[in-house]
Amino acid sequence: MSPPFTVMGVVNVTPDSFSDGGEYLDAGAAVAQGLRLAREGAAVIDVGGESTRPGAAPVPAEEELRRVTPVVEGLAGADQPASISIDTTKREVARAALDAGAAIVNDVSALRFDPELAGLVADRRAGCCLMHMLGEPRTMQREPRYNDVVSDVKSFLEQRLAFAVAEGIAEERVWLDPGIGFGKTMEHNLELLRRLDEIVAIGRPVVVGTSRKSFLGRLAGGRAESERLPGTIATNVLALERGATIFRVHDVAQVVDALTVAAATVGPGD
Ligand code: PMM
Repeated sequence: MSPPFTVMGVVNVTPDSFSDGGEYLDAGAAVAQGLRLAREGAAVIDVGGESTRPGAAPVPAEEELRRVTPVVEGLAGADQPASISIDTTKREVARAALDAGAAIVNDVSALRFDPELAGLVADRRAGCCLMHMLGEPRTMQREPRYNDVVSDVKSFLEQRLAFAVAEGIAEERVWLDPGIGFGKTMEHNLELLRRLDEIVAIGRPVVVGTSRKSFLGRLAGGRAESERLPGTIATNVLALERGATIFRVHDVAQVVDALTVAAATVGPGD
């Protein structure tokens, strides 16, 4: 029986991502890491060439293309079962990645930064993940404010889903993500996780990305990125119980184990 969840393994081909920046800048190392994550149970490998950490400056499309294209080609050409997603907000990068064998576009701007990306996703019948972010990475952590963070994120995701469908993307191909850490205080992140069922109620599969994020380190008394796996597991397990089904993580083997056990306790049909 296949598990009731999907793990998306992260491969950042960037010099500056907050937790694995610089580790996989070399295409060979990035492909090897992707293959390792697939062996560990990731059904999707998410390849990104632009850091979205708070304050990050945008990367020109040519540089992003140079980073990700050989990695997507290497993973798509390898004998491995995972699908490949491309973490980008740019049409040129998405096009090259889809040409090279990617099947999913993971857009942290939910098709806002490059609205024409929607038509490309529709034409290629690709999957897509639409994520909530307040504004843009450069400024998103400057005093983020909401009326009610969960209702605001929910209505944003509903609107972006409607836009995607209006642009010709089949609703069945869309995943939604509340964007943990993207223009949110620690309290906002916790409230979104607490009331995740309200985002699940939109009716599309929900992606959660808490992996190694800074609020986990702060809550646990000041843990560095490499020490945030317990917090990553805690939040992913609770998100599973609240109805999320896709988990974007760096530490695939450990999270697959935790979710497998958690899913068994939630039980079939729940
Ligand atoms: N987080 C990051 C990058 N891309 N995509 C989605 N859908 N959801 C996320 O939470 C998300 C993302 C930032 O984390 P990283 O620098 O470790 O990749």
